[in-house]
Amino acid sequence: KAIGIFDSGVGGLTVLKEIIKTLPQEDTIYLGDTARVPYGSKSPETVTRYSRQITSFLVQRDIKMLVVACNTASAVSLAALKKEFPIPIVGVIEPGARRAASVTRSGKVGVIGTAGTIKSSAYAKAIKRINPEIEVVTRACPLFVPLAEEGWVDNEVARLTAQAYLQGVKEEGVDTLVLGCTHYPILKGIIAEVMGGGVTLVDSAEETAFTVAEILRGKALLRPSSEKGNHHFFVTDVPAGFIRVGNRFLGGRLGDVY
Ligand code: DGN
Repeated sequence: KAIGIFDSGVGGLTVLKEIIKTLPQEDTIYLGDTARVPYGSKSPETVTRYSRQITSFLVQRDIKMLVVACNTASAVSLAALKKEFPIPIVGVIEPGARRAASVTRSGKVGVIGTAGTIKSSAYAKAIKRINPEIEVVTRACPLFVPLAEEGWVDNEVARLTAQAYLQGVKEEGVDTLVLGCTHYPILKGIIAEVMGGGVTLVDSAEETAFTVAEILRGKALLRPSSEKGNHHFFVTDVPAGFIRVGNRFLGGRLGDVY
């Protein structure tokens, strides 16, 4: 059985990339909801409706677990999905929050994400559940999504945008910054540059892959490490744009997209 992964579009490929790196033996089925992207600016009700439809589609393909590889969907829909579907389901928020809580020394953590993710306070709540003493500074950075998709990750526009969004967060004195959106790992270089050397960046995608491995190991559902996984892709719009941007996000050949 495969690991099911979904996102509002191409962004979740940064999570898939980490899962493939950590668990190369596993088969995966990815669904990018490219016809209805972005989720970041939509209401929790709408995002939950979409998430439910996609989960049904993937569950029908007999997946062994589901990764909600979209921060916005994780923030607003994870609880509903866990209640309704009888398979292990992980989002990207808990793993990122856990890592941030464990690396901060100053007790001040920054979180950046889409408007929907930040408005939900899902990261702040998850971090405070682990350690109520930690102060969380948040900032929505919606323009990072089109910049990452356009490949504008290391030019003046990206630099000025990052400065405009992050200067305030930096001035708050955070020592840890959670990249709480699927697209932000693509902009890691410029974000690190603007935040300066003393700030640790937490990549939710990477942490989520470790959590997936832990869960599958715990349930004895891991395939033998001698196997090589196959990867299938579905999109809800025509595949052209997904293939173009997706190859860059995944850092390699996407293969067949349906
Ligand atoms: N995948 C979304 C997220 O991680 O929040 C970003 C893209 C979007 O829907 N705006």
